[in-house]
Amino acid sequence: MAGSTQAPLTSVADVELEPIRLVAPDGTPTTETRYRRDLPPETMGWLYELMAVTRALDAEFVNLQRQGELALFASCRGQEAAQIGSAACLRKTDWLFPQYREIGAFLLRGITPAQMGAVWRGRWHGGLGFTEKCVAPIAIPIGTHGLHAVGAAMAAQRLGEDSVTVAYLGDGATSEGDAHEALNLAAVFKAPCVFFVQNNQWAISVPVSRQQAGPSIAHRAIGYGMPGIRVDGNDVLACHAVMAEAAQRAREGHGPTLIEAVTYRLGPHTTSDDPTRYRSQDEVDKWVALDPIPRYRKYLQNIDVWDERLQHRVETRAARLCTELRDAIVNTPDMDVGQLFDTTYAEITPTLQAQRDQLMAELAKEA
Ligand SMILES: Cc1ncc(C[n+]2csc(CCOP(=O)(O)OP(=O)(O)O)c2C)c(N)n1
Ligand SMILES: [Mg+2]
Repeated sequence: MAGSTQAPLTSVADVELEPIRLVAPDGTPTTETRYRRDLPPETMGWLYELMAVTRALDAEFVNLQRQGELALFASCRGQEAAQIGSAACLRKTDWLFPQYREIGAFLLRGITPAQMGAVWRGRWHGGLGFTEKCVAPIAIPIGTHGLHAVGAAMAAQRLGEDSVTVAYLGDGATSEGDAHEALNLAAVFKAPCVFFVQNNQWAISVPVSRQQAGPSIAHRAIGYGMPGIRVDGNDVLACHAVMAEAAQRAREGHGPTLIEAVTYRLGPHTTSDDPTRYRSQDEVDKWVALDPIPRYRKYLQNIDVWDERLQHRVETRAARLCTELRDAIVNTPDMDVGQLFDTTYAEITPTLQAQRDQLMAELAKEA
């Protein structure tokens, strides 16, 4: 996006193909000035901590799946900067509408490893605890939550609140009809919603080149009539700055923004996938060299923010959360199944009550 955030985009030349980048892959600052912000050192250290802890937790999820404790898991390895940067600049009352790979954003919002684990373990209460943190439950049907995010943004608008919603979409999700409807609706009604697309280059085995014929995902913003911006999704500071500006724009009543965070899914689509069947090791190696965590660590070392104390804090917290996750997955019994019906609506409907009675009667027979 060139120039002002308010300017309507009218031509392909208005959207920069080169992503906004503040930290170069070698950890040095770039010459970008428009988005450069002076974050306090504690904030910069906190971003690093969250990214590194996300990675550790993600690895523990994969281990648990490999050990047969989970049927499936979708790793976010490689996307930590995009998730942490985009979520860290928001208010706690801004609603997040995740797809399914957003562990970093969940961690940042204080969703516990046990709560995340319940989702992947397939427990009936998976998803409980999310809305208390203004995070919608994960959405497996691709793209549907874009509409939820716009609906919630329009509700906030009507209630006179100044909260913002964020729809986390994948590159693949942008090909879904629901995503187009959401983007269009948001633009027409100036909904305070930011569309944060993590373009991790793949939708299972389909490359991003098969998701659009235009120059980029961000360029589609021209058609919707909203700003579109490409950001280096492996640069946490750039993601933070770009999202902060889009959120402010939405909060001030200027409507939605489409952000394309250019990143990479370093792992398989899920633990059931074998990516060697559709992508080359050369491609993976190229992106490993752009890994957001070592890059940011080098940057923090260059500016004397990283030190052994910070690393120790990261490792201690990571170890504690991984233990919590393992314990919750392996040792925690399911909650009472009757509660499943209690948490669906504020007040149980007659149909649900009948279903609950039927289930309880069946279970009583088995006991
Ligand atoms: C409506 C719908 N269609 C198809 C699927 C099967 N599916 C699961 S994940 C996925 C790919 C999504 O890719 P992307 O949006 O890029 O997200 P990523 O997995 O890369 O994070 C598909 C097609 C689904 N879950 N929902
Ligand atoms: Mg993808």
